[in-house]
Amino acid sequence: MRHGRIEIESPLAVDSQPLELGVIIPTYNERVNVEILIARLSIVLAGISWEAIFVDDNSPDGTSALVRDIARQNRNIRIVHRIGRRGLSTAVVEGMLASSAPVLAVIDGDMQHDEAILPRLFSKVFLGEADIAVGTRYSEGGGTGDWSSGRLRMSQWATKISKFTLRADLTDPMSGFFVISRSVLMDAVPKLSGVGFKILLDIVASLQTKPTIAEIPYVFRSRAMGESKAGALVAVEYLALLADKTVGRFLPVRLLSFLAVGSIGVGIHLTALASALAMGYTFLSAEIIATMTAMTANFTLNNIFTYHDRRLRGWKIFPGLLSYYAICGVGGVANIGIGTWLNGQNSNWWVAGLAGVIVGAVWNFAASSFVTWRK
Ligand SMILES: Nc1nc2c(ncn2[C@@H]2O[C@H](COP(=O)(O)OP(=O)(O)OP(=O)(O)O)[C@@H](O)[C@H]2O)c(=O)[nH]1
Ligand SMILES: [Mg+2]
Repeated sequence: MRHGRIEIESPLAVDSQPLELGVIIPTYNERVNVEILIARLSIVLAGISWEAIFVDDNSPDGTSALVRDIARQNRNIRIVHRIGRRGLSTAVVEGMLASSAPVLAVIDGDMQHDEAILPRLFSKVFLGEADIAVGTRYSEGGGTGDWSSGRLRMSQWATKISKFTLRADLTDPMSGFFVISRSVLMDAVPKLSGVGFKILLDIVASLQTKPTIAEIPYVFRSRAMGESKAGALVAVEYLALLADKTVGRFLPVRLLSFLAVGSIGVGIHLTALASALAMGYTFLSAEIIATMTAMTANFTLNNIFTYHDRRLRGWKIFPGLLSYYAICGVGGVANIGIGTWLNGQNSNWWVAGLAGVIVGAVWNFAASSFVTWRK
């Protein structure tokens, strides 16, 4: 570019080897695995112009500091360091959006995915043979390593219900090891749920047009170092993802979860009422005991499931519980008020009762989102 008499190099100058592949590696406490993974990637990706982006949620073991040290020496390595956030799916999406590569790969940071098949997954997408290439454990030549029969059954069951609800054409929709073209990713991004661990399923279910998929089998390795983060919550988040991708178009999943907890609360209320009456309490006292028991149980369940991402812990549980009692108290008054008013307008008793319940429940949901579990 010419500026007066000074010749400067164009900022748009073409690199001799443009970036071809961005490898996204979500990590939480994987410090012990970082160096070995980078070493293996460097070997298998020789000949490809690649970068690896670690997306670390401020792991207490210092994973991000180690990656940053390596990244200073090795320009293939980058870090996205997130503070105050958790979540595998959102980490992967943010890593993908931080890369400019035309083809993106996702691989776990714990050495359980066999990086040796990565070049084959890459070339399927790079050469336009597939929109998404998936490392699969459930086709000929693949395997789940030394999984317990319980975990295997759980994974197979989860795979079945995903096929049933989302009609996803994948042998291993739970896989966290895949390669995708940038353009297909960008089509899916605005519709992603971003809930939980199953980003591939989220992407495929968010696409308007069916992607072409290639599958390459591999054997899932057992975890040699570091600890698993997969727990019971992963199963809950998985169901939340399926709900969001099916009925979520009509009703927010958080509201559905709140209503499900509310229905369990009805059962708890009636059981506590029956027990208190059997113990000889007057109806009024038994009703108070049952109401307090049901509200406390609902608070606990909502805290664990409905608001797991904003879960109150330690001393914060007590003011949270008190605000929840107060909100439900107002909800109860609204429920009775609306029901009685509608009944006075000559509407059916059950219409009046149901309208009261709906107004009370929606109030409880909205107010507790803003007060008890405010962001
Ligand atoms: N950034 C980020 N990464 C995460 C989070 N949870 C898990 N990971 C990473 O995601 C990858 C998969 O998590 P794992 O705990 O290995 O889950 P898994 O492979 O299904 O379970 P195991 O077979 O028991 O290891 C690993 O690289 C984790 O470090 C998270 O909240 N944030
Ligand atoms: Mg793992």
